[in-house]
Amino acid sequence: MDKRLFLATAGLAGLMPATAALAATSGTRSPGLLTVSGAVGKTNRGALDPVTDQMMAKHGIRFDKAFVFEAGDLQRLPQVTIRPTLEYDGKPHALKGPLLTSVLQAAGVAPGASMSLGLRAVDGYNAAVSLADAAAWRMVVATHIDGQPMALGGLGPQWAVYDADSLPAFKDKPLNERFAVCPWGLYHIDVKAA
Ligand SMILES: Nc1nc2c(c(=O)[nH]1)N[C@H]1C(S)=C(S)[C@@H](COP(=O)(O)O)O[C@H]1N2
Ligand SMILES: [Mo]
Repeated sequence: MDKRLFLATAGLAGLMPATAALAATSGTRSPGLLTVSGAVGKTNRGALDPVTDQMMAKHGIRFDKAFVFEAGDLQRLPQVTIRPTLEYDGKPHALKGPLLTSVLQAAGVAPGASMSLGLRAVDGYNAAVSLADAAAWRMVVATHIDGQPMALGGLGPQWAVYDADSLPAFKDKPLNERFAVCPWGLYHIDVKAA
């Protein structure tokens, strides 16, 4: 049996997720949802392309190489759920995704490294956070809110966010001052040696 037929059959037989079988047989990839560039030890794409990387170019992002995550790549990392009270309705919500440190580690950034991070969102918003703070705050690259994937145009495709309710640095602040370094619509992370 050739590889394509095997993959299609395995997919139909429920031996692998249908989407994985489909991707393998069609040779297609899903869109990159999060690009990590700068001081990354693992790369899966080349330099910023001034033709196809329009949003990153407009946001002043430059790189020689980067590691790009598709939705499945983020979902395959260990998942955590936090339940912070959000400023938008004053209610706790379940936010699920990998830890930011797990994402960076997958891109070859050592957890204890002395790095500064630029967390860039689709509207151009940028939050500067040290890797040490991101780790101490257990910042999550959330992809789901209350069990639903977060859409582009909403809070997604990713939201870098922490459990402000339980963090000394944020819990006593007014709700609308707790999340200034938490970009929703996160799509790029710049990693720089601090
Ligand atoms: N993408 C994006 N994320 C953002 C912001 C923003 O303007 N864009 N504002 C930040 C600030 S300053 C705060 S206080 C909170 C809430 O801002 P918002 O009402 O613009 O979401 O989100 C933070 N994350
Ligand atoms: Mo703010």
